[in-house]
Amino acid sequence: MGFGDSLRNAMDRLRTSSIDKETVKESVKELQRALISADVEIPLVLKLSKEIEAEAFRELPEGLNRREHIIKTMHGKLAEILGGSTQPPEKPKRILLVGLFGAGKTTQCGKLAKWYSKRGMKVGLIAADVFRPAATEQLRTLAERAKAEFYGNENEKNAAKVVREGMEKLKSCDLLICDSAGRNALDEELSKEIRAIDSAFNAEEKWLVIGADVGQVAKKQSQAFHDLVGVNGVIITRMDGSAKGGGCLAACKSTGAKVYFIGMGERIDDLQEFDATRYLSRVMGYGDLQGLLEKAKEAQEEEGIEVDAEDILAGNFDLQAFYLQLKAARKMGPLNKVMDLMGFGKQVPKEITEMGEQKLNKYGYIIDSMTLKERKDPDTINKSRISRIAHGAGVTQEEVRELLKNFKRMKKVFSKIGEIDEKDIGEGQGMNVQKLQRMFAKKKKFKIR
Ligand SMILES: Nc1nc2c(ncn2[C@@H]2O[C@H](COP(=O)(O)OP(=O)(O)O)[C@@H](O)[C@H]2O)c(=O)[nH]1
Ligand SMILES: [Mg+2]
Repeated sequence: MGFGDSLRNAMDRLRTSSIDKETVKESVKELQRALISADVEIPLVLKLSKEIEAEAFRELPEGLNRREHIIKTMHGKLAEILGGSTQPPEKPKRILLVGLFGAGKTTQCGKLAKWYSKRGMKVGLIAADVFRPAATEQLRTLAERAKAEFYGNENEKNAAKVVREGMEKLKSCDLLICDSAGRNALDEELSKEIRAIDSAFNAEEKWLVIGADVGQVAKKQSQAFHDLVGVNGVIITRMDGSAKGGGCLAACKSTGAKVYFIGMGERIDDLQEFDATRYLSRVMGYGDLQGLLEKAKEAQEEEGIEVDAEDILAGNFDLQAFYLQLKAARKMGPLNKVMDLMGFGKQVPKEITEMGEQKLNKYGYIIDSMTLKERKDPDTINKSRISRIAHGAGVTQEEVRELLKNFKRMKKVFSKIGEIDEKDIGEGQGMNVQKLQRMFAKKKKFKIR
């Protein structure tokens, strides 16, 4: 089970249970377990848990419900310890990959060649692992697969010399990527060899390739390689299979090493740019976390927005209006009474007017979980958004769909209301239920087309 899976498990309870102190405590415990088995340093795990618990029941920030607030808090704190967002250089000229035996250097050479080729660069690979007999052949095959240029020389035992030959032969390439040998440890022999390759290749990008399974040992390793050649980037491989990826990421973050890519499998395309926020949204199973963040940002703008009666009667009844109606209605009592007062009684489907308090609250939570854009334009609410909204509101996706269906029926009713004198509406300011009520009381016979 990869690190992602254990994180997802830890989040499951939060997504499906009602939110109370107990649930949060349990979820934080599961998160702790996931992080500790990922080999994240224990003091760091404890600090993180304390911060999440302290934050969980603070006053809610505008625009988020409790569940969303807690998920967002966890996400933010995790992103902090696993690294922020770093972008790999767009047009590097030379990349040297270093690392221990079996870390995945040769495989990542092929993946990077494909990755940068896709972005329009002519890439050449140099096989400077003269230590392992089959290494040159392995890289040659990968170069073919990535449609990259290649240089290797099986008869030469001096790695630095192979590098110089390769640089000469592959002059026409935009980017050269140099593979190097590894050992079981960074011993004197390996250090010497890497230093020689480094001074021949003179790369501005020197990246350490490290297997996720080393966990927090990544800290020591990256420091040692940094001292040796000044490593300035990291690729963590086997993030797909190792539960220790979290510890590895946290260790890199604590040394300030930039993790540019993560390896997510053995195939040549299994390379992903690493961005903690995006990675976490993906693995935490919060399909559209972006929407959640958007929502928090919008909350401010949303303050003070009122619904324009004219707008509604012109057929621009949107979820935002529906929402404000619901909010007002909740204060006033059962929706059917309100609707009757407003003269809508018979036009609105029973399921809506006779909606119980509980359901009304649920609808409130659902719309609460939407972004302003989604409320304005419900047609943009696709499958992944429905899933996010359902998670955020703690309801099923079916319930979100039901709300959307009922909203459409309401909208239809509103759109049927005939012309109403401008003077009845007043100075085109905000509308609330009382105002509508007054309006319709005056105009008892409004037309339904
Ligand atoms: N699951 C998984 N396996 C990987 C990944 N990257 C490399 N490998 C495998 O790890 C093993 C060692 O890779 P290699 O590139 O030869 O390591 P090197 O000794 O550092 O050059 C190979 O079997 C690769 O297929 C990855 O991201 N995920
Ligand atoms: Mg190799």
